[in-house]
Amino acid sequence: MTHASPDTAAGKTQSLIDSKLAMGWMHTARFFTTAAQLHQLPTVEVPEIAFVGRSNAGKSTCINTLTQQKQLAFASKKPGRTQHINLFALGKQGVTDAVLADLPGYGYAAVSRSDKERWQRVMLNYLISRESLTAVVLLCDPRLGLTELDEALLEAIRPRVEQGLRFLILLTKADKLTRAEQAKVLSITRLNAGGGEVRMFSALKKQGVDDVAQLLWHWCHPEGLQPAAVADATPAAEEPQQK
Ligand SMILES: Nc1nc2c(ncn2[C@@H]2O[C@H](COP(=O)(O)OP(=O)(O)OP(=O)(O)O)[C@@H](O)[C@H]2O)c(=O)[nH]1
Ligand SMILES: [Mg+2]
Repeated sequence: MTHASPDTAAGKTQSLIDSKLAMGWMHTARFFTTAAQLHQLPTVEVPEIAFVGRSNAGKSTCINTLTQQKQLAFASKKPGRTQHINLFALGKQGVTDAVLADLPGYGYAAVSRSDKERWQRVMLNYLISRESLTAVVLLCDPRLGLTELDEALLEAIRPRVEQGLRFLILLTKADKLTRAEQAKVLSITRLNAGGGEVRMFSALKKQGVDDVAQLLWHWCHPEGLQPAAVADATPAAEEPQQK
């Protein structure tokens, strides 16, 4: 992703526009549909971004934070809260131009072995075969690091990544780590990410929210800014632009 240089006035304005545009777009999220099985998912013609990761990693909370909505996705202290694939539609004026998918987590100890294996199969199938899938956000609690299942997932999507599938490893609950610990885990994860994007994120402290929203916006709009969308995102009157 290209970041405008924050050092120049033009860079600052551009980054303000990018942020307003991306956050405004995220805020349009609305419930679309839910499915217990892959074949129940509707075909979609727009880019789809899947949020995947261990149970309790913070997927549903991350979607709520990015979309600035408290209860769009079901988040819970109790692991295993999300049990269906839930789709949310994004797009201004009710025109869907992307879909977010909140997936059930894996690795939850209290689930029976056969249920675990069934879900792992469904998820791998989804990641391998879902045509609209454009990007995967793998959420990981940095205190646990990438688990065997996370690694298996990265391995499964590798052929698609080589064909252009985007992926982001999001290290969640950053508020639980010191700055030094964050820097360390970021650099270690980047080494293991095979060129994919890695970011720190905290729903609690709203860390990384803007940045991730912008990244996802750019991934879903590779053609660049639409003039109408830029007009929508122009800073409001209460934030006058100094010459
Ligand atoms: N401190 C802190 N806690 C967080 C953060 N994000 C999520 N949590 C907490 O982590 C727990 C799990 O969050 P969820 O969003 O439900 O996790 P999930 O990955 O959707 O879980 P499953 O649906 O079980 O797969 C909840 O208690 C959240 O409040 C964060 O940034 N900081
Ligand atoms: Mg969830």
